[in-house]
Parts: sequence; structure tokens; C-alpha cells
Amino acid sequence: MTRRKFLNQVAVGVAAATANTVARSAESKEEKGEVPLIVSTWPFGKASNDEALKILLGGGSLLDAVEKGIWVTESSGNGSVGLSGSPNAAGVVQLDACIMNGPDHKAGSVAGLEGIRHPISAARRVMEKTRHVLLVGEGARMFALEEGLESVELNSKERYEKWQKQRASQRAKPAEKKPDNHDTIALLVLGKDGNIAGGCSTSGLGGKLPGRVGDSPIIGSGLYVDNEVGAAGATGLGENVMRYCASFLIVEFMRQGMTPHEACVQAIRRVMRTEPKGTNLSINFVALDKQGRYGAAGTDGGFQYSVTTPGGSRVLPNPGIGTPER
Ligand code: SD4
Repeated sequence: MTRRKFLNQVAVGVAAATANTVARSAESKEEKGEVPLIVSTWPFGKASNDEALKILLGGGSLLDAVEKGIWVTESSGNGSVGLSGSPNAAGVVQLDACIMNGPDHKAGSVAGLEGIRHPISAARRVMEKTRHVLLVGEGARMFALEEGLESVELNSKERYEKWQKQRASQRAKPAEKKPDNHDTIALLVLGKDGNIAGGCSTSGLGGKLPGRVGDSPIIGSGLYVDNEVGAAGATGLGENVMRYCASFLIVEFMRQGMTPHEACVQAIRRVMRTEPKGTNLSINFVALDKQGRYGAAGTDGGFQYSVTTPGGSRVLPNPGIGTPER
């Protein structure tokens, strides 16, 4: 899409929203994709997308695709997802994750989870095996252990120091120094049958206060799936996402007729309305809809996202948000 066309689309969307009408911009072919369609945050999402597609093409379920896809990033040595992620202010890695299933509108989350290799699996177990949605801290960890999930014991000084060394060497690898080694994975899947699921996993904001929970495990903030409409996921500064239920907002914008891209842009504009001028919001979103269209937008110039269909995988740049509305 050309810059002019993009700006035109944004202008159309803003005018329509201002008039309190349904915003429908012309759909470009680029925004339409085959199914299955998998969309995730950041270039590192591509490897997760590829795994998710493999699972689907092998006959796996949407939830298997989400879970196993996210495993790839969680175990990749990523500096902000999984146990290799950023520690909090006390030097401890506390992980947040969630998963959501479109057909039955069920969800599961874990927050502040320590020492579990795959927090996304803990989230899935919460969804499938309990009558709850969110487990936190030691309760989440005990649950994950009872479920037999792989743990990495970091409690003894010796183990902790060994892990810290491993993490330092992983993060020193040239690939880890690239600017794309950043942030949360939010992964959305649209299946051939039109059903939708999604997941999100992160170590959260580096240096956060112990116990701080971000947007990523909060349904409607870091992730939202509505099987009638579409799905959205977030990466960036959680505090600026969760105060606006931004993923929910994006899905609701799509319900009103916006394309995934327009919906992401309009959610960012909504947040901008009440944030002080010049604040670096650091909020970035991906979205897909039931028709197989996808889109993204972010306030971080370097934000990129990954899109996968049976036709191939691509890493796409942040299309931006046009001239901010004030
Ligand atoms: C959080 N949104 O905990 C997550 C982490 C992230 O850029 O994506 N940071 O705030």
C-alpha cells in the first residue's frame, strides 16, 4: 500500500468516526489473505507463526497452533519472552501469558509466574482445567507444577547463578542484539473453518516492580478474541494498553465495520486523546478479522509484525497512524 493510500484510508476512517458513522474504507488486496491466517507481533513472531501453521496443516487444533507456536518464542532465548526474558527490579523473571478460544469464548491467564518454561501452556491449562480465568504468582506456579509443566528451578543460589550466566550468553549472541529482539508475542490464528484463537506471552516490562502485572495476561487488554468478528493483540507499554482495554476496543471497532488496520489506528487515536502531548505511548497492535483481513499499527517506529498463510510468511513494517488527531 502506498503512503498516500494509507493516509487517505486513515482520513476516511477519522471522518467517519467523527460523524459517528460506521467507518468502512476501501479494502486493498494486500489486506486480504488466505486461510489459515496467522498474525503475530514482531519479526520473532515469524518462527512461531510457521510452527502454528505446521500444526494446523498437520490437523492440529487452533489452540494447539497457538500454544505450540508460542512455545517457539518462549524457548528461543528471547530477551523479553519466556525464562530468558527481562527480570524485574528484584532480578527475578516473572512471566505473564494468556490464551483465548473463539468458539466457546473461553480464556485462561497466568501472571507473575516464576520458573515455568511455557507460561502459555499454564494459561491453556487454566482455561481448560479450571473454572477460573486468571491465576497469579505462587498459586499459578503450584498449578502449573501439578499439571506437570516443565519447571526450571531457580530458587537455589547455584541454579540461579547458572541460569543468569546462560541467559547472559544467550543474550550476547549477535542475533539477540538486533533491534527486533523486543517485547511480547501476541499471536492470532484464523482457521479454515472461520474459527479464531489467540495467545500472548511475555516477561513483561524489564525492571518492573515485583508483582507488577502488565496488559499481556489481561483479557481485553493484551489479547481479545471474538469469534463473530476477529481478534487483536498488543505489545508495548502495558500500562498504556490496559487502561483502555485496547484489544477489546480494536475488536469492537472491527465489529462496527473498520478494517483491522483502521481499528488499530483508531484505538491508538483513542488513547492519544487523553494522554499528555508528546508522551511516548509505546503501544503497538496486530489484528485480524473473520474475513481473513489483517492489519497492525503502532506508536513505535521500529514495530514490525509477522503474517503467515500457506502461501508463505512475511515480516511487515509498522504502517503507522498518520497525523495524530488532537
Ligand atoms: C508489558 N506489554 O508487560 C508487556 C511487555 C511488552 O514492550 O510488550 N513490552 O507491559
